[in-house]
Amino acid sequence: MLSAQTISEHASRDSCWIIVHGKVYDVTEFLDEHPGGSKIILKYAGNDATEAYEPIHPPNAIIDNLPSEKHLGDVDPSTVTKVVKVISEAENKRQALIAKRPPLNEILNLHDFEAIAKVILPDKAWAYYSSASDDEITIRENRAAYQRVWFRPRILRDVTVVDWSTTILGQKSSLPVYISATALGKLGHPDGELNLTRAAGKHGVIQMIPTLASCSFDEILDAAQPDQSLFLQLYVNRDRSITKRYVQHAEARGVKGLFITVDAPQLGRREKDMRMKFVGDDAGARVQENMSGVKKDEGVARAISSFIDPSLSWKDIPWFRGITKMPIILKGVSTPEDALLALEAGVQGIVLSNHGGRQLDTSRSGLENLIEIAAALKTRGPWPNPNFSVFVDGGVRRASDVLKALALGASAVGIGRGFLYAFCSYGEAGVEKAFKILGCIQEEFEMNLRLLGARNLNELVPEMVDASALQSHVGTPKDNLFDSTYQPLRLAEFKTA
Ligand code: 173
Repeated sequence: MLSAQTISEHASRDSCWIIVHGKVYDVTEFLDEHPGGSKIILKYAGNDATEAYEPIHPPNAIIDNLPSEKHLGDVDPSTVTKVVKVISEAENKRQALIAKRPPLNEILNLHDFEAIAKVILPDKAWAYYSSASDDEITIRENRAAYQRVWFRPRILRDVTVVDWSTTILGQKSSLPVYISATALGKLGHPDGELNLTRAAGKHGVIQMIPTLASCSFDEILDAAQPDQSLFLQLYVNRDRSITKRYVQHAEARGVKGLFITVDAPQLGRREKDMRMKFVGDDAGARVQENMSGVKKDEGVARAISSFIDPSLSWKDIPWFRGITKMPIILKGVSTPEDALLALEAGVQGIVLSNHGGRQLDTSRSGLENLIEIAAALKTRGPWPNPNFSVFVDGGVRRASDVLKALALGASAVGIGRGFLYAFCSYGEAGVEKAFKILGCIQEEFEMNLRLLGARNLNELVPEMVDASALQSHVGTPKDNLFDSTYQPLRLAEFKTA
């Protein structure tokens, strides 16, 4: 066992030891390889880094990435002086606000969770989750698109009994909605993604596990019910042997669908997230960096995404087919051209997604793309095609949004941030409440289906919506940054005197 005194003597670039979860590691040679940069590790050199490490690394990351000779052993707990943690003023304020949250029974819709998360999340977590790329036009368009589709309800159809349960990739689901992958759950709640797993298990909802979850893949699987269906979102590693092992492990543990992210060969620039690096305790570091010309910090996501392979191409699809029998779905398709290529490539489906507005800004919404993509797929066989699912995500907050996408031909709809904000604000109970609001215990789906005159999801047909305005971009979101700096031209003025 190593004493705290010994460890503290290795607090420099030349010899850098850190403690994570009670174990000591020599990370000296790893400093320059750390995807998040060496600076953040050096901040904890000779010290306990667990708290900073936790939310943004799967528990085994350090064990798997460091050769075993760099695992130096346990820290001797008797040598560690109990440090009284100084709680910052901001954290105190945050805890006071958490204590004053509205009771769950006053939460009426998914927007409520977002409003609460915004107030109670640490600034860095809110910046990371809420940010989108560039001018954030697409993230706002994702919402706006749903408002350009109007209902054409039918009447007098005896809607006493209505049913909105369905199957997604052959798996039963109590809602035509799945939980889409969002990374780094522990930034927002100590139980991270497990909040989703546990609530989903109770209510028969399917969760898509993110590659970059804060909890390890196995922790999530271990928290699931024996018969619970789960999907996996995949970022493809430059080292295909890592990806192969990961995918085959997932299949062996019973995961029912592989969603390969295809819209992120490089991560978008999320400026809200990037700007967080320039405030608070990092202000000094910023000056140093500017002087030495070191690469600027680029936000949490970019720091940990360097393993993602930008060379991924259509040529790789047969390889995936060869390593797994799980249905393969391409997540992040936007055009009929690519939808048809996906069909020809023999995958089992696509997600019409712009990554929650976090990738190519001014990309169109998945809902809008659905119109053209449905038309293209119709020319190649049955529609809807039982062997080729078309999912949509982005901007979904209400059952009525979901029903619009389904009427236009979507198989089911993904919600990411909506459920993320539910657990950030109320943990597992928040996610359960979100399911109940949508329809696990009646509410939104029941009411909307009745008022639409559809007794089940098969009775939702394109004629029940008017999507004629969807492809007209009138009502495009305002360009916030541009609008607040642009100096308008001026007209001829009268003399004042
Ligand atoms: O949208 C994201 O933030 C995301 O997908 C991601 C990618 C790499 C690392 C962390 C998150």
